[in-house]
Amino acid sequence: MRMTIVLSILLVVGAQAANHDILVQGLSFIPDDLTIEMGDSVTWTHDATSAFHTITNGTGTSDPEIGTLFDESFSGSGQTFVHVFADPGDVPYFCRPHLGLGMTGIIRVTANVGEESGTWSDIKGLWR
Ligand SMILES: [Cu+2]
Repeated sequence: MRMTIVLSILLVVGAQAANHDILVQGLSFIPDDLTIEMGDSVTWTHDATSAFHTITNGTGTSDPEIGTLFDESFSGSGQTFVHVFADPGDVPYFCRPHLGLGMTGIIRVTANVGEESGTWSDIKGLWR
């Protein structure tokens, strides 16, 4: 019985943070519109055939928020960049050299507070 409870807790906690993959290919982020949960991470992977890119948060070079969360440069194939999204909200991003060519994306981070408190009540309920 105790083993079952411990396993359940591990499964619940393990399910809370997920990673999502985005491929940087040509002049595109694939997918370019991604919805994730708060606490999740995103891994961008540079395709072997694409040119020099950046992954820069903001809507463009006139955005005062530019680069405040991340501003990563890619120079070689297969390179990866990981960012954990700790706060809810929309996070637009773009590639500095290819912004004019429409190389943009957005990460929509949803709050998972309700789900989390439900989860913790479930866990506490197991020990009553
Ligand atoms: Cu680019």
